[in-house]
Amino acid sequence: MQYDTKGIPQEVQLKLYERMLKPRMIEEKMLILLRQGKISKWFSGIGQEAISVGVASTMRNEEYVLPMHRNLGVFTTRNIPLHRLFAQWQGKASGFTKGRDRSFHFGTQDYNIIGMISHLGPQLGVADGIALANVLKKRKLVTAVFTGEGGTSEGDFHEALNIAAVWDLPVLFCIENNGYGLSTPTSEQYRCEHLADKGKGYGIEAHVIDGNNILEVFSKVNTLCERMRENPAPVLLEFKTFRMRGHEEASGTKYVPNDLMEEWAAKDPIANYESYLLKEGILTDDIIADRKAKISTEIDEHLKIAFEEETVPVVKQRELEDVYQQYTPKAVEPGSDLKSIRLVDAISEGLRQSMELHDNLVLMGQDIADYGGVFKITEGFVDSFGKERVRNTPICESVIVSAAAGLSINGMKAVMEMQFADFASTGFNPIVNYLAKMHYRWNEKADVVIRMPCGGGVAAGPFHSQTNEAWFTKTPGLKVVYPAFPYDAKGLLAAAIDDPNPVLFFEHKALYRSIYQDVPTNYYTLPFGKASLLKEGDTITVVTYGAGVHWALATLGRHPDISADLIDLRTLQPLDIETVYASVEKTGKLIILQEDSLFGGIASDISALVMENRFEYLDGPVRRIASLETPIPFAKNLEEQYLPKERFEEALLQLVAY
Ligand SMILES: Cc1ncc(C[n+]2csc(CCOP(=O)(O)OP(=O)(O)O)c2C)c(N)n1
Repeated sequence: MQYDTKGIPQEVQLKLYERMLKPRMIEEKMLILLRQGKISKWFSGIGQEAISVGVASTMRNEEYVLPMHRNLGVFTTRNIPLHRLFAQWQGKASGFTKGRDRSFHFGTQDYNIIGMISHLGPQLGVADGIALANVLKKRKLVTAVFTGEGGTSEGDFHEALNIAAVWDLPVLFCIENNGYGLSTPTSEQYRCEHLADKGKGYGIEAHVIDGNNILEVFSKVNTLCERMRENPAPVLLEFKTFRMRGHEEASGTKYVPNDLMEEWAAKDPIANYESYLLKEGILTDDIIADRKAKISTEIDEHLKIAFEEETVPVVKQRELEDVYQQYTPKAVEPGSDLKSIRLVDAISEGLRQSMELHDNLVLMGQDIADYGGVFKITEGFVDSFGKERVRNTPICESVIVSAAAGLSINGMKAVMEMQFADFASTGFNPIVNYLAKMHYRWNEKADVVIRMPCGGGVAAGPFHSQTNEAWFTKTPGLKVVYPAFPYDAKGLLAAAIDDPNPVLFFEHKALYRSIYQDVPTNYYTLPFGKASLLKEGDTITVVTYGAGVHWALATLGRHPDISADLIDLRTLQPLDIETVYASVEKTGKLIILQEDSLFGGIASDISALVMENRFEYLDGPVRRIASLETPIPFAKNLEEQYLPKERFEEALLQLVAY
């Protein structure tokens, strides 16, 4: 192996050696512990240390690094106390996730390291968001993110590179091409010669680097980082290396040809570098023995600390509380100056006033800048707040959700507009796996609101009419808001943006321009988890939300003889079940109206909760009325049949008569 010092001082050369030695020695210890059954799983980075150590050594401490499962060298180079890493791997409290996630699946703001989720790809977009926050704050910092070559086949890779290119983000995309993705060789993973060749397609500078040569990694990355700090733009690096052990220890390496193993064993990044340093007289056998002894002692001492720590305490209440960041909402009262406006105007006004209040708030979405969004909610926003904060995005929902998480991690707030709620499906993974689980996993907020123009009755067919709140109410960690009136929409949107937790904010398209209300002109917030009682009666309880509220109002309007409580839930998570209980205790009858198709919707859970907790008060069967169990059809008459308006009226009369 050829080493070119490129002027790297000797003490740095020595440091790089020590830094590679440490993760190697930790790994060797872990392999022993694994065999002894003292840790559960191990993803080895043996043979790949030069990449983690080389990249991390060029980065400043205040710069974020987003490593993968084989990048122990990033963690050790940032000097995380080993006992905390060991505790993390043993699921103990002094790790980084209170025993809630395994191995390298954690982030730590103390060390500016943001770890992966199992799905690999999302963190590429998170890096974009972190880098964007730096650019907006005018901080000249690089963000480095890692992926394996297997991960480059994910859509997130494409989306993240494209966004970084279009937005000139200083992200160092580091592909560790180690030959295999689990058992899949590169020949079955991609067709181009080098993955770095893909850079050209995105208009991104790209380089191939010998990932086993620490001096090459260090000097090239160092030069690139210095330039990227001054001239922000992404760079794609493909580090050629090899995975010397199984995907994880239990899976072995039988499928890897022996000659390949031998070829790469000869290129070991530590052994070769050690020989070179010995030859140059920078390293001596005594120094090697001394450093190894020191690292060995450190490992043993820290392992002792981790082993002596008791298993993580099991406190149910704490588990439940940590799903969300606890915070006390700042209540701002609605003023008395009112103006009659539509739902669409109320949302626009709430958003605009939040932009004025929070100067760290960034809006992202397709066509939201000069065009004002397809529903014109952000019309005129660019004039007021500029294109930096009101950002058009390419068509890439997944990476924009991930970037929103990155913005939040780096101290910003983000609101993303899904052009239609239906398209949340292409951003589903980072919503339910990244945003929703981040606080529970490693105590980090996800200060993100996703606006979801939704709903039927607009003859727009199966892909522009869905009301898909049930996809999200199922997932702990998300809040779900679904207003039916302009007043609620404005105050709840302001509250959603203020809330540091991820919020899915549903806006019914059919209500946008049809529902008017007198709305306070000032900035105000409304609390989550408080339903509103729109009508009071004593024979039946009607529970609904969104467009259902207006259908129920119209139906009850046609039947003035029915004395009903009409409850508009307003938020589905948190759910104000107490208001439902109180009403059922009074009326003894409950009908729940939901626009979505029936199975697995919120109506089913409300029904179950009432049966379980207020059964004795019921004077009839709980009824759930919802759309047909089909996708939502296009033709007007088919859509009318699909939606539950008529069935609601029938069922209401039946239940009243029961
Ligand atoms: C979305 C998703 N699909 C599949 C997997 C299972 N899986 C975990 S790691 C891995 C291989 C990753 O290969 P690569 O990106 O090359 O990284 P390496 O493990 O080689 O370092 C696979 C298939 C996963 N974690 N996430």
